[in-house]
Amino acid sequence: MKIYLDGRFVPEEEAKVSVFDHGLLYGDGVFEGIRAYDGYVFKLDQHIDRLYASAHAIMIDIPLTKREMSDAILETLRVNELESSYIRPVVTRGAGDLGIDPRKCKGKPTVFVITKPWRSLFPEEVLARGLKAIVASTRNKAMDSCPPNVKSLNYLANIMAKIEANMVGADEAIMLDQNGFVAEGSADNIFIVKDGRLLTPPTVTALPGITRDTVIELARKDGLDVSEEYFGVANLFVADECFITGTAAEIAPVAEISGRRIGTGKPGPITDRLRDLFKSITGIPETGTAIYEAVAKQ
Ligand code: PXG
Repeated sequence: MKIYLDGRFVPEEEAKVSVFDHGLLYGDGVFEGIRAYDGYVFKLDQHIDRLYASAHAIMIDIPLTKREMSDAILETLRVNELESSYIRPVVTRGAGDLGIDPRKCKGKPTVFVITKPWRSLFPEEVLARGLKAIVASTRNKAMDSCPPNVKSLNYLANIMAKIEANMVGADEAIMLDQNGFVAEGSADNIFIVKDGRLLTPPTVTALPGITRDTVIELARKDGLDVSEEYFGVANLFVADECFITGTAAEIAPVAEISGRRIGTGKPGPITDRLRDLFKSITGIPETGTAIYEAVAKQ
């Protein structure tokens, strides 16, 4: 695989950043996780907007225009001849010294884009039975210190939560916010269905997921009542259905949370319906940017 690194395409083994890079030393940077389906990059503009918003919030000035960033992403896919893939753009504050002072990062921010052919995050059999999740004891990042709605490289809390899930053989960890309300999964947003209504926590204490946005739009178009509101762990346990959403996870049903069966203990009808709707809008020009000219003209 070739990697885009600061304006050049380099082989994977040569794609190296400085040990003084603040992204590595302090998690001082921002990133995105994007998917391309059958030649179309899903919601590329929204991902670019979120990347630049995250960078703005932490005062990193990305040395590329949004257009140049999109082109770098599309070109990375082209040089690697990929049609369906996972894409990871990363921007760090760049190389500084051993102090945290960002003024020491005198060069440009570091920009790289990694792409990998896509392989499903959760195996088919896990999706068919529904995920086993736990409520992690590790709380989500605080909105007044490391805002969870900024997609920064600070993922330690998420990784700690994921370790908790791994230790008990669960597929995913659900994180609470600093007030004890349900926030999101370790790398995904969360929804519950109760009495035919769809509920998801606000994006004050969770990442404004692009899959989350897409699901809200699809559900409303399909006539469902969707509400963004805070709820607690007991609401999770007594939900009729629960699912998580993310670029990697897409829409994944949750069948069990901390030992409690959710609904029937099998993927629910609303989750299944939304999964079908989601599948129908990926890999098409209406929701994606064409990677190759030929695809665009078809
Ligand atoms: N919340 C968090 C904390 C995330 O990291 C989402 C929600 C979903 O957002 P999108 O825009 O993708 O619908 C994410 C997604 C992975 C992985 O391996 C996922 C993410 C980041 C890193 C890895 O699944 N972000």
